[in-house]
Amino acid sequence: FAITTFGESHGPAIGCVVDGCPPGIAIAPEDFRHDLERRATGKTRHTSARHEADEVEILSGVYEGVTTGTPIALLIRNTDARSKDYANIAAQFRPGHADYTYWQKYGLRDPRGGGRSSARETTMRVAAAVIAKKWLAQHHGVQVRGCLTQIGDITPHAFDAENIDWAAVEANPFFWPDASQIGELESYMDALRKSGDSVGARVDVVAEGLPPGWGEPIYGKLDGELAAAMMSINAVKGVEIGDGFAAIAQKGSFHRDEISADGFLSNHAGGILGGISTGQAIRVSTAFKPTSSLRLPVQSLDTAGNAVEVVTTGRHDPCVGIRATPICEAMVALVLMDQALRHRAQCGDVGEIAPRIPAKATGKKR
Ligand code: EPS
Repeated sequence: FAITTFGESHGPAIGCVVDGCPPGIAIAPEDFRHDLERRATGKTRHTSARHEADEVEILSGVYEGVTTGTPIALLIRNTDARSKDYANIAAQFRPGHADYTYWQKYGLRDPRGGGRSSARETTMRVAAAVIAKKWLAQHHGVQVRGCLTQIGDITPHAFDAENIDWAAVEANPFFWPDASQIGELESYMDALRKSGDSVGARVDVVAEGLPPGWGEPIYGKLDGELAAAMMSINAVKGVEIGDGFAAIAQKGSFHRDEISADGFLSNHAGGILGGISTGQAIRVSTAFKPTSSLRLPVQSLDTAGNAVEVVTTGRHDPCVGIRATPICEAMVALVLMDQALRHRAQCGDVGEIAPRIPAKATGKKR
């Protein structure tokens, strides 16, 4: 199960091809609406003001409302591109942007917006993952949900990774788990936008309901595939599984997740041991950098090597991480579906292995 996407931010359309999808999954254009709206720009003053309809056209792979097993092609036409916003920086490199590396690699670049490196590309990842989320839920009862757990240096006052208030997360435009802080976030973002600067963010994804056994032991480890998938999202600079970098300062006697007949007593591993799922919740945390398209002047070069001062106007996200929760969920769902199918292909006839340790920790580790 794999996807590829195509299209540029200011081209006529963006799209994806989903290959290796099992037949018989009911899919209609309406199925895409919810997650695409969660990811879209222009919903609040805290994200880019570009208004895209993000209407999905299903071009292939679905017949009479169900997947046929052949490649699924999805298309979204761009309806609100404004390439002239970029006319003044078409031959300049924005420091911190992929402008420079695309130029060095290809010797030319599409200067309309971020082109292929624009967050617009993530739309199709979210669309493709609607199919994966549906299959995972129907076939395995797996639920993939995410939330924003840091903007700049602001973190949730109340946050328990084992008991996230998902209703609160979905009730605010930040996907923030602590409802008491929405006013604080609004003021922070208003001040940031006025200053012309941008900021980074952290997104946590939790996948629950997995059986133990998904993931390959060496090449294609579940955590390795997840890390690669998250790092493939533009603006991502870091990924943690479970306790991640906090594990550096932990002792082994603390980090090991004790096992009782009632279940694991903690989940420092993030639901993965040896590249294979334990059956506990998978926990993936992703770091987004502050975006580089700023109206604050910065020193740079143009494509002829002349020193220039770059000022980026147009419609940009002061914190692209705010819209990244559905994108991170999407990448986790795509990896899980692929690993589930791979596991079924290799071990499908192995059956239930005893003992199965209950997924839910029933007590706090000492
Ligand atoms: C983006 C810049 C803006 C955003 C875009 C990501 O677009 P434009 O190129 O029109 O200025 O609106 O995000 C989307 C359009 C989207 O759908 O996510 C950028 O520089 O990455």
